[in-house]
Amino acid sequence: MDSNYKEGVTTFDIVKILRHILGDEKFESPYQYLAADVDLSGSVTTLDIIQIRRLVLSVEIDFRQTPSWRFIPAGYQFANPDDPLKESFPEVRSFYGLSGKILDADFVGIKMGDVTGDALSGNPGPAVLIQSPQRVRGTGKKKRGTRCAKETEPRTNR
Ligand SMILES: [Ca+2]
Ligand SMILES: [Ca+2]
Repeated sequence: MDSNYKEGVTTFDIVKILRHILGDEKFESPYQYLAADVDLSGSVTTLDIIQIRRLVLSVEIDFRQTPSWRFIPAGYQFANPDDPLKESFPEVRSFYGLSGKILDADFVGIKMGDVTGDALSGNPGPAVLIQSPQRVRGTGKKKRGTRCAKETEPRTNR
């Protein structure tokens, strides 16, 4: 799942991020901020654009600081959706080698660099919701996975 960094990442994403930086057209979703911050600096800047452009131009085959996808719990509410990079949000890690089974939790997958959300064709947003078949509804808690990736390790940006 970490193989194709370029999937869904085009010059159109660069244009969208540039417009956001310039204030012409702000991001609408906190996931767009996450997708745009490919150097994990905690802010969306021209440095992110430089990395994305190098990827689009095939100068680089990946992003240096991040895997091609990031995952956060689906139910997570950003304290400030207009500035999500400033907070420590839970992040699901260790998704390398994912073989198609995701148990006990729902995640939002964010394709890094793809702020327009076309990494998965037909997906309307910049992020894809991955739902567990064993989702526990209404109890307010989820079974802790012993068979899947370690989850919700708080991460600190910056
Ligand atoms: Ca950044
Ligand atoms: Ca895109």
